[in-house]
Amino acid sequence: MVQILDTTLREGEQTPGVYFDSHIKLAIAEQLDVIGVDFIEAGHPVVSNEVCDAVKNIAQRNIRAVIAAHSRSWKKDIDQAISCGVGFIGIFYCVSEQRLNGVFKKDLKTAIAQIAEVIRYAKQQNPNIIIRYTPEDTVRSEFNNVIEAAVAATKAGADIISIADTTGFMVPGTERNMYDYVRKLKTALTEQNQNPKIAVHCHNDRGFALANAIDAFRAGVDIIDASVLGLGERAGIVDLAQLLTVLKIDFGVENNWNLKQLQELYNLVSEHSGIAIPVNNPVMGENAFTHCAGVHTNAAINNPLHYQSLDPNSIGREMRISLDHMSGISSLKYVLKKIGETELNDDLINQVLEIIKSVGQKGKIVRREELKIIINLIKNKNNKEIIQQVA
Ligand code: HCA
Ligand code: CU
Repeated sequence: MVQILDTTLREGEQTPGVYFDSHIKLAIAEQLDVIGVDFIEAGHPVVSNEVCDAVKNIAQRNIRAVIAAHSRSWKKDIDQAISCGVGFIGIFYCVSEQRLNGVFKKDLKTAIAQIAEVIRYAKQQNPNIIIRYTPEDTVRSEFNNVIEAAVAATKAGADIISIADTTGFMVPGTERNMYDYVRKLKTALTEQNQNPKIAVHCHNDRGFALANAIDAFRAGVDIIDASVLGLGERAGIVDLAQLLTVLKIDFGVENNWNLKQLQELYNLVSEHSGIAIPVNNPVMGENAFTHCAGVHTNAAINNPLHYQSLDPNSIGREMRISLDHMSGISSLKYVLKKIGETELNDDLINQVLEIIKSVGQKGKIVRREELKIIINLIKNKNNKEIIQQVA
């Protein structure tokens, strides 16, 4: 069964300006555990003492998920990760010729020797630790280099090889698609009698992170990386809520992911990252299950499936009708019923609608909570005054 690695606390904290205090990191990790991800990448311990302490803190908690630390291919990084008490270390080292020549000033053989030595070292310190090796920028690196490095890493003890689409380069349906890449990599490793688990880490530079992750899933990948709100470098990575929803609901992955807890997690991460959940975000956005235009609301009130392909209840949300300049009587009556106002006469309802439309024409929405106030105001004042008050 496919496993999920959440990296909100590592990749997500690489979003410019995002920093989670240690106790917030812990709260996020605990909520991720409630949702049921398999691995939580808690940070890169050498970044700072604070990150190191936070990783330690999380690793010491009674969390069901395996806690991972990120690490360069250096023994110093491994020592620090091990000292945090994690059960998983993700080691990355790019093996593309361009990076080897231009940045590391090393040849492939020397680089691979270093990778293998560091992996062996980590396993010597703790034979039970899970090791993932990621040839960073995998998909733009020479395939032979990737295979050579992956085989050496696996022989040295790596349990997982991760395919990193570090720059969001893959495009479904083209030559450079993730489905073919996963298959090709698996075949090449099997030919060399190596059968590590395969992971994918898809960046969203072209908006295809989720599509590429699904391509990888279809090709039989074992682990998929994601983060809350898709946080990460530049355009980020795969959005956790979208990934879990599509895997569970559309692909029928029988995992006990607790999708109903996603909202709480998203609110927590949004609040402490300072990054709002976009209103039109699939699955978790405020408008994701809200209908607006009259044709839509009429049909959806009658049968939500007319305008919803996803049942909001499956992720603990509900269908909503927006009250604004588009609203008609049926939208209003639907919302009035929801707030328990079933006894209003038609004249009053029409007056309420008139106010809703005026407020809507100012580019605003009348929220459920405001409706009761509007009704009370109508009973006491004239509509012009009310519009001035609410708009
Ligand atoms: C990074 C790059 C990385 C690494 C992924 C991994 C990527 O920020 O260090 O170690 O599996 O996208 O390649 O996130
Ligand atoms: Cu990344």
